[in-house]
Amino acid sequence: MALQASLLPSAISVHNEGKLNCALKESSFIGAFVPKNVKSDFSPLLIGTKELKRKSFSGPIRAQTATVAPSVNEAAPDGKKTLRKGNVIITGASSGLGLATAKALADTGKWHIVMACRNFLKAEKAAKSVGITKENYTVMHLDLSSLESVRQFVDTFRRSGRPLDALVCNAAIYLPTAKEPTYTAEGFELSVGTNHLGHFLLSRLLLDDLKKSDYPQKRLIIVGSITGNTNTLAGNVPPKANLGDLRGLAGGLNGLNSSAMIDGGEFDGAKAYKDSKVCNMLTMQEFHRRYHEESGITFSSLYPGCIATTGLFREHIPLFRILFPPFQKYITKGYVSEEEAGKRLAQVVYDSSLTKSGVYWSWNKNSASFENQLSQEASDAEKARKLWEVSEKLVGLA
Ligand code: NDP
Ligand code: PMR
Repeated sequence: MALQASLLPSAISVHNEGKLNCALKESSFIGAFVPKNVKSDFSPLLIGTKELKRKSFSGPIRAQTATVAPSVNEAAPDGKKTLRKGNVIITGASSGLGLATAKALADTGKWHIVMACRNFLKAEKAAKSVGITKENYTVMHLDLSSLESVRQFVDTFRRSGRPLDALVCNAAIYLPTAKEPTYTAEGFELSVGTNHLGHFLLSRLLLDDLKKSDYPQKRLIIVGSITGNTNTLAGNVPPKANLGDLRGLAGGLNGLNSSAMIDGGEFDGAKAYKDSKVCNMLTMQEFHRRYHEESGITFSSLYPGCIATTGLFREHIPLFRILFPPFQKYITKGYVSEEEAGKRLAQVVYDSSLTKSGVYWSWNKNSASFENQLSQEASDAEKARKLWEVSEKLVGLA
C-alpha cells in the first residue's frame, strides 16, 4: 500500500512517502548486512526521509488520447460476424513478460503469436514449458541488436503471408553493472541500441503491415516503465533518466566521436536502460501523433508493475537478485507476478476497453487498468519529434 501511490494517477503524497521511509528505516533488510560494494546498488534505500521528501516530482502530464471506433468484421455466409485469429508479433517472448503475454494470448484461443526471439531453441523450449500449443505460435529469429537482423526478420515475416494485427515491442536488456559500454552490430550503445533503436526500426517497417490489416483494433505497443518516469518515486532513484538535448544520440552513440549516452554524459548502464525506456514512451506518443488518425491504429505504452523475478536482472549482482523480489513484495508493494503482468500486457493487445490511442497504461492494486501520467520529459512533444528524426537517421530511414 505504502508505495502503491506511485502507480496511481495522482502524484505521490508525502503521507505515503513517509510510510515508505518508515518501512525502510525499520527494516534490517538493508543496513545490517549489505556489504560495502553492494551498497551502491541499494544505496538509494539509504536516502534519508528528508531527502526523499525533498524530491520534486515534475507536474503530471496527461498522455494524448483519441478514440478508435472498431471496424466491422467480415460477415460469414450465414450472416453471422466472424473473426479470424489475430496475429501478434511479440519481441523477446522467450522469457519474462513477453512469454507470459504470449501464454495469456494463446490461452484465449483467439491469437497466433509470432515469438520474435534471438535464441530460437530457448524460445521453443519456453513456449513448450508454459504449454503454448504448436498451432498457436511460430518462432522467428530477431536480434534487435542488429539492424540487419531486424530487416531480415521483417522480410521473413512478410514471406510467411500472415497479416499483422498487433505488434508488441517488449524485449529489453538492462546492464546495471557494466563499467564500460558495449555496442550493437552497427556500433550503438547496446541498451539504447537494442531497446530503442532496434524497436524503432522494427516498428517503423512493420507500420505498413499493420495498416494493411483488416482486423478490427490494430495495435502497436511499446513497453515502457515507471523507472523512466521522474514524476514517480521509482523514477527518482539515481541514476535518473535524462535525455538532455540528445547530443550523444545525434553523435551516433558510439563512444568514439560521441558519448555512448544519449545526453552526452559519462557511461552509466542503469541510466542507459532508463533513458531507453523514455525513448520507448516518447516513440509511442510520436507514432500516435503522426499515424493514429490516418491509420486507426491504437498506439500504447504501459508499466505492467514490478516483475522482480524476470531475466531482466540477470546482469545484476546476485545479492540484488535475492533482495529485489522481497523488497518489491513487502516494502514498495509494487511487485507483480510474471503471470499477472502477462495478463496486463495481453489486455493492452486485445481488450476493447483499451482502444484509446496515445495512452501509457498502468494498473492499481486491484489490477484495474488506468491511464497514467508520464513525466514531463517522457511527454515532451518537441523531444519526441527530435528523437524520431535523429533515430530515423541512425537506423537508415532518413
Ligand atoms: P526478460 O529478460 O525476462 O525478457 C527480455 C526479453 O528480451 C528476453 O526474451 C530476451 O531474450 C529478449 N532480448 C534481449 N535482447 C534481445 C535482442 N538483442 N534481440 C531480441 N530479443 C532480445 O525481462 P522482462 O520480461 O522483465 O522485460 C520485458 C519488458 O518489460 C522490457 O521491455 C522491460 O523494460 C519491461 N519492464 C520490466 C519490468 C520488470 O520489473 N521486470 C518493469 C517494467 C518494464 P533472451 O531470452 O534470449 O535473453
Ligand atoms: Mg525500484 C513505489 C516504489 C518503487 C517501485 C514501483 C519500483 C519499481 N521501485 C520503487 C522504489 C525504489 N526502488 C526505492 C525506494 C529504491 C531505493 C532503495 C529502489 C531501488 C531500485 C533499484 C536499485 N529499484 C530498482 C533498482 C533496479 O536496479 C531496478 C531498475 O531500475 O531497473 C532499471 C529497479 C526497479 N524498481 C522498480 C522497477 C519496476 C524496477 C525495474 C525494472 C524497470 O524499470 O524496468
